[in-house]
Amino acid sequence: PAPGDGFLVPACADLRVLRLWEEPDPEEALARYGAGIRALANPGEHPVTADLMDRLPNLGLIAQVGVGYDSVDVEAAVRRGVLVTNVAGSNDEEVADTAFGLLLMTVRQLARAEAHLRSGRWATDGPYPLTAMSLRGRTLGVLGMGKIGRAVARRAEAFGMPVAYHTRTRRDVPYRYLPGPAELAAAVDVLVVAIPGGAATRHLVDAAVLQALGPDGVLVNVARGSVVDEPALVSALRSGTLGAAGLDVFEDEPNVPPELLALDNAVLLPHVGSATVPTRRAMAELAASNIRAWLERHEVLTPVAEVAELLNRD
Ligand code: 8YV
Repeated sequence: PAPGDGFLVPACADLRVLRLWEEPDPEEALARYGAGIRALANPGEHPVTADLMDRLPNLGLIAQVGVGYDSVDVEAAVRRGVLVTNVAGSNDEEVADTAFGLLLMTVRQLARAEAHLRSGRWATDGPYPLTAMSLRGRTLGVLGMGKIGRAVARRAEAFGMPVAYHTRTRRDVPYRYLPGPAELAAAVDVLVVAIPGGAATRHLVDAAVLQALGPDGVLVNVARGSVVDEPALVSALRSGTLGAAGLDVFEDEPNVPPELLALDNAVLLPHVGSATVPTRRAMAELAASNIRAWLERHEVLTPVAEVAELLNRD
C-alpha cells in the first residue's frame, strides 16, 4: 500500500514497522517477514484479502486508516480470529464539511462562477448568470445515519433545511424516517449518500431512486462510488431526469467516466472528503492507537461493527 499522507509511520514510531510499499519486491518481503507481522495498517483503500491474511499467520489486527472498510474482507478476518478496526469518529466533521461544500458548489455553481471571473468574462460579458437552483426551501435527505450522516444533518439544520433519512434500522434521531431509498428520494430535494460501501449497499442509489429525486433534485455522494449506479446517474443527469450531482467518490477511482466529465450539471472532486492535514493526522493516530492497544493489552478502541458485535457477545 501507499504510505497514506506521511502520518502513519510517525504515529507508529515506537513500533517495528515493515514498510511494504517501500519494498522492491513486496511478495518476497511478505514471504520473509510475514510470520512476524502481528498487525496490518491499511492507509489507502487497498484490498486486504483472505489470500493476504493467509500469508500472515500471526496476524491479530487489521487497522484500516479510514472510516470505510469495504476493501477489507472482514468475513475472512473474523474466520481467522483477526480483529478489524477503522478510524470511526476521526473524520465525520471534515467529510460533512465536504458534503456541504459539494452541495453549495453544485446548487450555486460556485466553481463555474469563479471560472467566469478568472477568465475575465465578468468584465467583458457581465455578471455570471443567475443559478436556477437555490438551497432555499429545500429538504435534505441523508442515506445513512451514522456519525457522518448525523454531522451532515446538523449542518442541514443550521442551513434551515428540514432533514429526513433512511437506514436499514430506524435511529433515535429527531428526523423524519423513510422506509426505503426511493421513498426518501421522493420526499426530499437533496440526497446525501453517507452509508458504507460494499456488497450490501451496491447500487442502492439506482435509476428509480434518481428518478424519484427528480429534475430539480441534487445527489451528493461522499461515501463510496459503489453505492451509486454510475451509468444510471450519467443518463439521469444527461436527460434531466435528475437536476445535478456533486460527487467526491467514484466506482473505479481514480478513473472518472468521461461521460461524467462532459456534464455541466455535475461537480466532481477527487475523493478529498477527509483530505486535510489535521484530519488525516487524527486518522493515522487513531489507527496507531488501535495497533498499540492490541499489542499491549489485546484490546481495540474502534472495532468495525461486525467485530464489535462479536466482542460484545464474548
Ligand atoms: C480516505 C475515506 O480518503 O475514511 C474513509 O473511509 O474514504 C477517506 O477518509 C480513505 O480512507 C483513503 O485514505
